[in-house]
Amino acid sequence: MNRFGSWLTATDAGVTVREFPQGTRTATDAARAVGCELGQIVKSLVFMAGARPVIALVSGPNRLDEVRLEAIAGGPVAKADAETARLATGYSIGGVPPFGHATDLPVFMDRDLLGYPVVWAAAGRPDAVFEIAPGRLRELSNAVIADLKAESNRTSAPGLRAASPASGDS
Ligand code: 5CA
Repeated sequence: MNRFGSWLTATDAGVTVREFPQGTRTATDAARAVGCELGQIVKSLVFMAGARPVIALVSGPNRLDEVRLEAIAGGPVAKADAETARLATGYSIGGVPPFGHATDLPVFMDRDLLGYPVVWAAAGRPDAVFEIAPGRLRELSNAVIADLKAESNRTSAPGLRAASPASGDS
């Protein structure tokens, strides 16, 4: 059994892992495979806060505001590289779950995830996810709820928005 399966068994988490041969590597892939809203997909993002790796659980379409994470996790904050993420969590990018990590990592959870009856998160592999109520996700990950999402597109190039006024994807 893999690390995540072992953790679920040891914790008696009552979580059922579902495999999707078509892949769930990205939030978009996972939403398509599951047939849920993108907002119901939990991205488990590994950041360095100073010298310490932390996990941010972020709703699918949301972009994490690093300044906000810095304020609660202690900064400076930067996205971990793939190898650092793997060593800290025990999983490769695309399959990092929200709990059951190789090391004890502080977890911060996007408040938007509480707005859904259930959400879906990676189960240790890029082709497996599991369904969970957000309150239970918070408990099992021992997460601190936080306002983590960037509220605007202020870091994107204004010209790109002006170039596609009818894209309708807001
Ligand atoms: N299985 C899906 C849905 S649950 C999943 O794991 N999504 S995810 O968002 O949590 O993981 C992909 C994220 O990993 C990307 O959003 C990106 O932030 C990050 N990532 C992708 N490539 C790299 C890389 N080379 N180094 C560091 N982070 C990366």
